[in-house]
Amino acid sequence: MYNERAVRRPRALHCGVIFSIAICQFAACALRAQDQSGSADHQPMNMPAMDMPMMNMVDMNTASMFLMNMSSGTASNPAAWPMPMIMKPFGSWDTMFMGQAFLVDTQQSGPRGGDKLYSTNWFMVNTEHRVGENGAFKVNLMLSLEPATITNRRYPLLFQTGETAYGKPIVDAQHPHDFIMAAGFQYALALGENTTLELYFAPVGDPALGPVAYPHRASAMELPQATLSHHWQDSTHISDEVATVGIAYKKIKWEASGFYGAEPDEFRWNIDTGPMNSWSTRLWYFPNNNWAAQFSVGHLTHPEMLEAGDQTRTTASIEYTKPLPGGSWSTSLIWGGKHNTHTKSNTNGYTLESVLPIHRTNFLTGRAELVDKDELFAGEPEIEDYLASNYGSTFRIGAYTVGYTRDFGLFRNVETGIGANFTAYSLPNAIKPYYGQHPVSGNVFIRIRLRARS
Ligand SMILES: [Cu+2]
Repeated sequence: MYNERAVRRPRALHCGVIFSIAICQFAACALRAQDQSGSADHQPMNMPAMDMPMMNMVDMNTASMFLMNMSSGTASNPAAWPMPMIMKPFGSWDTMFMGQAFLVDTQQSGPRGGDKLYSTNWFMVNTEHRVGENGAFKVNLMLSLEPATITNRRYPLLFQTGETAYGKPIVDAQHPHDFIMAAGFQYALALGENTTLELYFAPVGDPALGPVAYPHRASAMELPQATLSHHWQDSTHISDEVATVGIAYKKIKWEASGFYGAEPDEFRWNIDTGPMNSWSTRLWYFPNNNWAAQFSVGHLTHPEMLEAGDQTRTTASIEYTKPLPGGSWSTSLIWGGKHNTHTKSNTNGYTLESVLPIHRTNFLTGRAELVDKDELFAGEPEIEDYLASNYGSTFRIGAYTVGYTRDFGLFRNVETGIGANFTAYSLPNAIKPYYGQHPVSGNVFIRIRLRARS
């Protein structure tokens, strides 16, 4: 019942990878050309908290700054994070380009491990304009070429679950992101010195649920692979028909969203649509520029195509960023809980991850996760039934990753790095016959990222 046309095109991967590298290169070159054409009439702004290339911005007010600090939807990394971007004014619009791409070779051990060459990537354009004295308006577009650069609708990721490929649940693999990861509009209005109103509408976007999703999270910048807790913590970052209203007062921000609760289907090139049948609410606390903490709850109406029931998702997270020469030391601690209204089951995912820059060109990174997996045998009813009647249906998996990236200053506005990471797992004895005693996985990758050179 599914579309087989896009299947098994060996060239698609190479073309996609080259295309994504080309896009980043092209954007950087175009911007550099503009840089050199000079734009001396732009006034520098006084924005102490953010270490960003501010000199190129046109006409910003408090509301503009408020919008600019958001990474995905209305979610923010700590304000002190020097968000990698290239900033250019186009007329009276301040425009930001962000993007990164990984070319990854994965090798995994054990009977269920896989090997693959693929690319994870995204590219984002935000353009902002002030509206009157105290308001600002932003248009956001984010694209990913993963539907082409991840062939066969998945890449190997041991113990990963969530979404579908060829009509079956994806197990031990991660789905690609949609081509249109986000397309939305934001408006912010400073109501007073300490109070800002935010409105967000996105046919495709990120509702107020969870921390900043891993592809955009400061602490996850040197890890190409998804978190195993993605579908417990931040998988709603690509949702449809999203509307959010929020109010920020001093160090606190409260938000509420309505959205279509179904996960993206496996056809990644199109835009999915559906009724606004789910809701979420999120409370942020920003003690200072180095910290961002959130607590959020959402009700998702029938999110999983092949599984009955609705979900209540609860998440809490703390992110810390300390700017250092050449980057920032960023760490996140995240919890996500999932309650299924049909099975009445409660499962949890915990993530601790960090990235530390050393002497500008070296990055040490790590991620530790504990997550309760209940879909590992979703496509194998005999094994699933056997395990369920002897051991239960939920298995707590531990995943422990260490990684390193070395940056090479090849291009002016593109950070180019080569890296590797290694993951070891802990798993219950009951499932060792299927995964092996000590499954491991490794990635070797090239990473490119847009960033204005400071
Ligand atoms: Cu995702």
